[in-house]
Amino acid sequence: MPYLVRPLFSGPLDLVGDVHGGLSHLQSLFEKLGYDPQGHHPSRRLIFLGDLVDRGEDSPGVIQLVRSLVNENRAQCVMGNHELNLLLGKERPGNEWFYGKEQFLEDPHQLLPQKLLPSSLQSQVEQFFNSLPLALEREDLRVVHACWDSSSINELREQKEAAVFLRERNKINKAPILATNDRTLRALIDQNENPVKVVTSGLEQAHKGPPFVAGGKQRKTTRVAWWAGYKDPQAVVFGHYWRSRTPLERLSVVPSPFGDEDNPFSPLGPLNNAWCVDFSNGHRAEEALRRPERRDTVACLAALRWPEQEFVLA
Ligand SMILES: [Mn+2]
Repeated sequence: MPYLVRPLFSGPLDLVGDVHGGLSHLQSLFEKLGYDPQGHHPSRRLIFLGDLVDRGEDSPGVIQLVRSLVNENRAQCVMGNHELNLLLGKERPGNEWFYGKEQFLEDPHQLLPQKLLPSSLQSQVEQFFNSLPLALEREDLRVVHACWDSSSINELREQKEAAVFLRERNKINKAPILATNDRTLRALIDQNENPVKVVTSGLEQAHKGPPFVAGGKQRKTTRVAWWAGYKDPQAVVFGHYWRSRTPLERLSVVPSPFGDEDNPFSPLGPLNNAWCVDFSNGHRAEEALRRPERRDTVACLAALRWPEQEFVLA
């Protein structure tokens, strides 16, 4: 089994943000990018930024499509926190499909239409997730789901299995966590001192303000805008952070690390070489149910073309 940090494809790329089960959105993105319905292009290849699954209409279908592209060497995909949670056997709001169960909004009559996974296919899906790298790199470009933190990435260069290494670090972190009664500090050690968690769900800091609920858990910590301190010459492309194409109409309850005034299509960081490509497709099915009167959803699926540095939305 190869290491968790691997070489990124050479040549022109289309880097696809968090799909979250939106198979039809992925197909329309392919069309806009000039790929055929199978995801083939005569001169370009696809990079998926992780969080292929959960919340959308057809997570099994997205996995099937991306897995065959990866096998044909036409795509690469890094692991997101949603794949990681399933590998760890965690049940979270949005991943009911994997366990063969329906997902409802708070109102139990609001069923989110989703394809469910037959239990006979669970181990196949786990096998695919377990084969994914955590980061990809080449001379001019780096790819990760949530956060390019050099010391975390360097530790991952010597590791081969994300779930195994995550559990190893959980054990090591147990003593410092038990040594404090401060619940915020405990949460920060648990997250920031675990390289697998850092790269798949980002660095965190103490949250100033009332606690909020996200992913079914009460949070006392919030996401760090790590790209604001990213000064490496290599460009970095990532997903995870729920951008909105219209920043004043954010959908996520998670406090935004971008601020209200950001232009979501301009590069981030002091060197203008960090790019977030997650445009909240994970909120799309819920948004369509909650606001049926709107023709267009705020949430969408995005790709960043490289080297063109152009966004394409679907
Ligand atoms: Mn994510």
